[in-house]
Amino acid sequence: MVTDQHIRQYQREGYTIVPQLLGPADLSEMTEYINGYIERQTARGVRPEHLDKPHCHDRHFLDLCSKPATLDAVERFIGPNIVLFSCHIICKAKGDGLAVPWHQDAIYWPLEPMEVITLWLAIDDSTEANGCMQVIPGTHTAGPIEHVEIEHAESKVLHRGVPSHLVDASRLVNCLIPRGGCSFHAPYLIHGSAPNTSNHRRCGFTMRFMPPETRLIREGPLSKWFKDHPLFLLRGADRRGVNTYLSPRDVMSRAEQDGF
Ligand SMILES: O=C(O)CCC(=O)C(=O)O
Repeated sequence: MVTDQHIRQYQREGYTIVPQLLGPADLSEMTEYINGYIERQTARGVRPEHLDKPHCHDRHFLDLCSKPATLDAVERFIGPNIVLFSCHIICKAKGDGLAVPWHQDAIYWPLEPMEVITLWLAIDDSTEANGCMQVIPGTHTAGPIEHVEIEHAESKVLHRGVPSHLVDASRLVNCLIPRGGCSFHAPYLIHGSAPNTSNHRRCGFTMRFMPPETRLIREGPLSKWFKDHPLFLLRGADRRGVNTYLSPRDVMSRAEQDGF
């Protein structure tokens, strides 16, 4: 449950942690579906950290992102009208989980204004040993920071990141989140995570939500990625009409994909 204290911490430090978000039924449905998806995708050779935008080709992920407990929590931060911008399963296998370089999400996103929030749901207990997310509190107010090509990018989830001399790593906070809990973080917050060398898997499911007043800019330098990027209005209404949306019915179900 999100309290006023969580909202204040998010505003002040750019992140907050809610130790319990989902009840047992939602959590087991979510876990079972995500585990099945990871199994199918890794069998095709995709690394489990790279399961980006599963909702674009499997509409059950839209149901998973629309759980009332999730949307009620998000509503506390962004208000009653809620758009799903994107989602991503970032699963670090035990003993073989890639690091995520220090970065700001906002530099990858053509959103105007940059009002968007990430909910990072812990599918497994997320600990320092298995490569939990790490944040530098307070960096969310700095605006865009230079990103550079990362060395040894093949062993990282992202290829660009904030250079180390611009990150005060002595101030990092480990986001220790029990399974079923979540963190929220702001788009300019500097964050990343270490590799998973432990004996425990670390799986997170990020859901990115924005109010409908935030416009997705489909033209311009990032159009290659965002020209056809689908948005879904999950709750409330879009009174200004700055975006266009798909309906969940426009996305295939798994059975349809399998030809049933
Ligand atoms: O899962 C991680 O370790 C990093 C997550 C992240 O960068 C994000 O959700 O924006």
